[in-house]
Amino acid sequence: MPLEGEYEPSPEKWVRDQVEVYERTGGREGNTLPGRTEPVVVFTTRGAKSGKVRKNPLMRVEHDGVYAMVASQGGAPKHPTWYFNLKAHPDQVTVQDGERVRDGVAREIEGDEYDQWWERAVAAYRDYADYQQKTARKIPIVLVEPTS
Ligand code: F42
Repeated sequence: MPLEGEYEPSPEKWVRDQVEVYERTGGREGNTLPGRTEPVVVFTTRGAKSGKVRKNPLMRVEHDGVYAMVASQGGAPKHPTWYFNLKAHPDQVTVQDGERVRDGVAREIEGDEYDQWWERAVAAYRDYADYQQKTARKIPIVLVEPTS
């Protein structure tokens, strides 16, 4: 089920436009970054402070039906805000992969599990390795395990 409540589109135009096209076409359009071939999926989170519904496209990093949210933000110094939304409301997350929207539960990973998923992330989108070089923070990975 989609998260209920007021949807507040991203203040970033390219992000909210990609969400709009992806949702309208069931992922047939808007499913890559411009000029790239790697697929994206769209995640919905609940705002940690506002309680509003937030949507973000991220690169598709999937294994055995589990999705990873890689909080790279292009190697920026700070974590993206959706990371804090997941910490506040780990059971309020959905992932849309193509036409299919699934509910899930979010869980940040560390240690060996992190290393294994970091390899998968870089295999899916090699730029993540450059982003990690650019920033002093360790880029978090949050798994979304579907419940529907
Ligand atoms: N970002 C990534 O980090 N990793 C990716 O793999 C990735 C891929 C990608 C592909 C396509 C595309 O279009 C975008 C992609 N992005 C990727 C960018 C991603 O979608 C996000 O835009 C980016 O990670 C930044 O997320 P952000 O949540 O920090 O965005 C800011 C600009 C934002 O939306 N800010 C809002 C605002 O109004 O200023 C706040 C949003 C919010 O959730 N607020 C919370 C609330 O309560 O509502 C408060 C959160 C808190 O601080 O507690």
